[in-house]
Amino acid sequence: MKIFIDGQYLDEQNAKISVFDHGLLYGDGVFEGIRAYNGRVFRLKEHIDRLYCSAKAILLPIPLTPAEMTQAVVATCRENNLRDGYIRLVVTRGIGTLGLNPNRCQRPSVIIIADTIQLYPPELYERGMAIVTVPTTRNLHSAVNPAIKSLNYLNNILAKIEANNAGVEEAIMLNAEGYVAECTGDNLFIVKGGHLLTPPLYAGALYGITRGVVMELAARAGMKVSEPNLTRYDVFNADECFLTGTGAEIIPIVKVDGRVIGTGHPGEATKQLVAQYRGLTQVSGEPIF
Ligand code: PXG
Repeated sequence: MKIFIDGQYLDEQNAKISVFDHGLLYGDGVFEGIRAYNGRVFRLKEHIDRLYCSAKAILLPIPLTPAEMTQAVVATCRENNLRDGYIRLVVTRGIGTLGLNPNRCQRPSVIIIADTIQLYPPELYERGMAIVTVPTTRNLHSAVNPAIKSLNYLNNILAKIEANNAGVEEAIMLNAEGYVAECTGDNLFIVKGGHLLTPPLYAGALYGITRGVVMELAARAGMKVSEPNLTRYDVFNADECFLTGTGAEIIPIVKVDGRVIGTGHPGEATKQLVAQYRGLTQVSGEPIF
């Protein structure tokens, strides 16, 4: 595997960054997780846009233009002959000194890894997955805004550990007010009476790209789509529930905190959206070859 670091392609064993990089020392940086399907990078423009928005929010000047970054992602896939897989794009504050001051960092580092992806087990897509709500709440948007896809993912990691300790793969995170925000690496949707509902972004969710695509697909199929504040009660009493994310795509949820959702099986609206999403991933995106 060839890894892109600051304009060079390095072998895996030589793809190293400094212990003085503030990405390592302080989690000072931003990232994206992107998929390639069938020789195309899915929703690359949206991922690049979100990367630059995250960077702007933390005053991180990315040393490439968005067009150059787009080209670098495609070129890294090509270099690795990757037709289907996962692309991790990372921009760190760069090499600095021991001390928080980002002004001591010389230049942000850009890292692109094009690899294979590990998904949830296939049977969870067929039967649906159980999740729980965990005690760790989402960060306040007045602190490090959860909309920033920063390298500081401890909030989500703590929630993931709590999910794993409860014997499940994902967890619902509530915000400080007790409303549903999202999961540790996925956005949450419910279907109720033919309407598609997902928490608003101000509830503490990431501006998920899969979330956006699913809302578009649902609206196009004639479903009413809205973004109200949701409580656990709303989720327990939904007809259907599913999660969305670049890695997970769309995964049905059939149990939340011990409550069976709907029929206890993946619902019809969820299945339709899964099929439409599959159709889209196979034909659209930035061509690699
Ligand atoms: N919420 C959070 C907190 C995320 O990190 C999503 C929602 C879904 O957003 P997208 O844009 O992917 O629809 C994410 C994305 C990983 C991994 O390595 C995590 C994500 C995406 C890809 C891989 O665990 N999270």
